[in-house]
Amino acid sequence: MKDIQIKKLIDAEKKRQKSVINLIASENYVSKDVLEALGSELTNKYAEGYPGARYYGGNKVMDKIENLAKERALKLFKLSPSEWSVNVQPLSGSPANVAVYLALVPQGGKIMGMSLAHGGHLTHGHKVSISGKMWQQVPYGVAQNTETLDYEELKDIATREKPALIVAGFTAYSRTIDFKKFREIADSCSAYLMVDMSHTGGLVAGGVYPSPFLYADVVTTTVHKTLRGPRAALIFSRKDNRELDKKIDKAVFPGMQGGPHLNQIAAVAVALKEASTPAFRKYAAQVIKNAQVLADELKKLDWRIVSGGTDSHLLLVDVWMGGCPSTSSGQSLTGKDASERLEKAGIIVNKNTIPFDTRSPVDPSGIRLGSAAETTRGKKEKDFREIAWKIDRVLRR
Ligand code: DSN
Repeated sequence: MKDIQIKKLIDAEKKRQKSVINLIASENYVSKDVLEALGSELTNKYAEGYPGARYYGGNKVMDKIENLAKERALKLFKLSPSEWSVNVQPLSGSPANVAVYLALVPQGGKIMGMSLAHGGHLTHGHKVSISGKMWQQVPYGVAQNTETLDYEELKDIATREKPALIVAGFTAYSRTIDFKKFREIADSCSAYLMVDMSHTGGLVAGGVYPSPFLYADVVTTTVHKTLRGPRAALIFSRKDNRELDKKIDKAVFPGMQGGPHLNQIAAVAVALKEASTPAFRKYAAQVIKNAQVLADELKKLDWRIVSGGTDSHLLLVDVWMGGCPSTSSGQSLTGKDASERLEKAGIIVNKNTIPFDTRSPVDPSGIRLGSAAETTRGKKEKDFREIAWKIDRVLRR
């Protein structure tokens, strides 16, 4: 690369990534093949529209790439093309979710989503996001005693509020989700059921986390978390007489986006092929084992894990209210303190609110830990036990 300044910064970031223990639950490391597709000449081409119906000439190759990505996405999740459609153009998770609302919920209509403070995502209707400005969020949370979903309460909220669409799927909830119950709740108020499996997509592909496809109308997922692909997102929709697929395609383009990033879509296709291998299934199972070992070991060391553990790749540690009181200063830690201390010791995490947090999101009570990235680097249970001990040592100092 001739641009020395950028080259140096890329090298510095590569070095950083190699030298730390990365426990950011939403990150992963892509293969060289994914990087090659992302950095290819495909970035030079405009391809507004969809395969076979583009607004620019010269798109025969691009059509093949986009169709291959679609084919691989359906195949990976064992979906028949006669029953499911997939849009592979969303640039990332937030535009994917907003495109679904744009397609299916009238402006000002109600979206029932988990509140950010309990583990939901900004785009599940939070007021600072377009999803909470153009639509109205009906929030739900977890039960205080179990810190898990209370489906009876969800049903009461849905019956009372009659949302147009219910979102199941979260960024900081570590337990399995009963998609059948969500379907029953959605049916009880005639709402669409959208599952945002951005965090667990790779675990679903690997067959180690419940699949939402039997029950959902629409499923969104990012590709760059447990699915281990480039930054991008997919929207799956059930094909029936409601024509969800057509409405969603229109919402993505021209509703939300212009020309798709075909270099990104090619990289998605590469990642989807990688995720269909037995090696990936083994990886997905190891991701969960590693997260569970991390949670169990931290519990043994007296740290409080929200909801008592994890069924997925992530866990929340309550370092404030349930934190270890015997730090050398004799004080509890905030999530911000904990994340800063860990970063100094080479462990990268993010501060995170915990359900019913008494602190603010900028300095909350918890930290979120995930196992997907370090599992890609070959770490196993023994390594995650050691990571737990290191976290404990750093936070108790
Ligand atoms: N920011 C992502 C996460 O960390 O979970 C979700 O968009």
